[in-house]
Amino acid sequence: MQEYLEEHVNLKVWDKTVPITREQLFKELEDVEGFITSGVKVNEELLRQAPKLRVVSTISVGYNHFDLEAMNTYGVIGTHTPYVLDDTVADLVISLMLSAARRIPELDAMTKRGDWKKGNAEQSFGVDVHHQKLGIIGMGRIGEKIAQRALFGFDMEVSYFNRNRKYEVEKKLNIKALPMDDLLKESDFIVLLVPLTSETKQLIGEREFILMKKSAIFINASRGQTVDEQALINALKTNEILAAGLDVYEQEPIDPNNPLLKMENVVTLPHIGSATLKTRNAMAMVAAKNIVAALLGEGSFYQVK
Ligand code: 8YV
Repeated sequence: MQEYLEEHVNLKVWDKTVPITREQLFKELEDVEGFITSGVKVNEELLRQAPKLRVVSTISVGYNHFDLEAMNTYGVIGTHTPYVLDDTVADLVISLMLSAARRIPELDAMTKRGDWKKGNAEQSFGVDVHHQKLGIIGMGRIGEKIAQRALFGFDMEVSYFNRNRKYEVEKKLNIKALPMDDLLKESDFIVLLVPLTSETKQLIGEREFILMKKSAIFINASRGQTVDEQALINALKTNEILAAGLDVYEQEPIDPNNPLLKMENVVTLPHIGSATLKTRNAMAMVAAKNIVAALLGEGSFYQVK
């Protein structure tokens, strides 16, 4: 990525091990036309400090850290990295489903503690994934990859909810669209994969957890703010749902005192959906190509809308 960028633009890199402070960043942005990041909030405050800025390229598919209205006002283009991470994130979602259903982290810890005793096999029972009902909220590119794995790998029955019907995907995969409440009521596994927008903020809250089966397993691999986290904690505590698999949280990194970290029926990961070396390198390369194409006005790039 760095080599490619150096070939095409004058580059400066923050390569210190400590994260850059907002003040230091503003200073560095004073004279740049393009900026590559993976989570820095790009808002009015930042744009004011960067009079020459024309393009911000994020090394992520999600771009909820972009204030698009402000970027529009300042004439700054935003780009992101779709497609290259779809399979990797879908793999992780399936791992969360399996881990929560078969209690993999909990039982791994038990075995390593030396607590595997004869005669307590029933205490290690989990629930099946195969032949169960999967409901996917947000049928985008990654949702489709998850549906494929669930259908062809685990013989699951897959339904989805999406703001707009995806007729082609329905036909291709033989999956059905359901109204959100029906999906919540009927599914054994519920996977949330919507981008974070003002419409999807706290999309899943107390009411939605009550609609779910008591045996439901809830997976969030989108953004923490799409869920009312306190409602999720309550639903898990009061057995309103069986378990959860989480890659994202309201606050990241998660507060060490967050009750979710103490619950055995919750699998917690540190936002690693796309985190394989190959995929992260591919995302970085797409981000580099995006910024070069947008800055030089040559070739295509993935602009966010
Ligand atoms: C990012 C992600 O890599 O692409 C996204 O939207 O959530 C991850 O793949 C992560 O946000 C770190 O930038």
